[in-house]
Amino acid sequence: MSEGAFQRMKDLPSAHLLGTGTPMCAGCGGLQALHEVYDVLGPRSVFVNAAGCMTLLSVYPFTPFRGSWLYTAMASAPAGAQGVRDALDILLGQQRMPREEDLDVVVLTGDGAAYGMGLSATSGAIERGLNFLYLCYDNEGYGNTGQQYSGATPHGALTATSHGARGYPGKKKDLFAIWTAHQPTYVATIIGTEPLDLARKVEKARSLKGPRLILALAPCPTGWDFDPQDTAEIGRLAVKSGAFPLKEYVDGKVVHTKRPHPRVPVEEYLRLQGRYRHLFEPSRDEPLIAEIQAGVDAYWAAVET
Ligand SMILES: Cc1ncc(C[n+]2csc(CCOP(=O)(O)OP(=O)(O)O)c2C)c(N)n1
Ligand code: SF4
Ligand SMILES: [Mg+2]
Repeated sequence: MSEGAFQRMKDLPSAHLLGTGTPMCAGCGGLQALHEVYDVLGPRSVFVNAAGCMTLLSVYPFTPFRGSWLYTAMASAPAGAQGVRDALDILLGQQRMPREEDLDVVVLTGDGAAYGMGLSATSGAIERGLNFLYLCYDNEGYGNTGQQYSGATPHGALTATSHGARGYPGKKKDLFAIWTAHQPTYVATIIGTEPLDLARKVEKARSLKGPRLILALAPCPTGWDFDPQDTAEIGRLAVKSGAFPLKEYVDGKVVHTKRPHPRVPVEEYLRLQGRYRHLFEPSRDEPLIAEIQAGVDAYWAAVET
């Protein structure tokens, strides 16, 4: 893009940014996180998007971003990112593009792709040391197609494909650990309801090179079955209960950026969500509530020793 064209786009009123007239659900926690991440990243970014809810943001030939957008199949976003990065590097190497016009290459993906379908392509990209930022908004299911369970669905949650009396029988995969096992440059968890923690981590990720994961918990009123006005409260309770630890990995070390103390019981977080209604109605399922609480307690006991 020429500098003139870039300036003209940059000067558009902010109403042309994300969120205006998008077909997303009210109270979407993934969109909230994306807004905040984009505030830090700015227009010199190209999004490589795996099919999911955020795909609805862009309707060809328009995108709500001031930078560029490439849509890929669910499994292929890291491969798409490799192609874009390579193309930019060739243009820079041949001095056909000034260095100040370089773009941050950002994969934008849901958990269905990040924890499952796209994991092999992601692993390969990290292995190759691809210089990219990987932003996963994790709504803990295949949201765009009706919230089927994914590799990110937590134990006990009801989804369209786990609707028995005890919900999802499996356990959420640890994507943070899967990434850190690859020894990438940077890994962090964020949530839209902690904007300062989020902004600091995205700034840091942006200042580094190599494979970098930003993993956002994305409270999802539609898939988790709660009132859209509760998105912020549910996000806060995810952190205060310890169910969603805020942390980062850099230089081979994991640091928790917020240690909830004292932790509120995890049932306060679960109770607001219809996907856990079977834990409380028609009567309390004490063993399942205790099992979920024990999982959170075990996590923090390991951190604190
Ligand atoms: C290979 C493949 N299988 C299925 C689909 C249909 N599909 C489109 S979006 C989507 C859900 C993706 O889930 P996730 O990555 O968690 O994103 P979310 O929808 O939750 O935002 C599915 C299954 C697809 N596009 N490609
Ligand atoms: S289904 Fe969930 S993640 Fe998808 S747009 Fe709606 S609230 Fe957002
Ligand atoms: Mg999802």
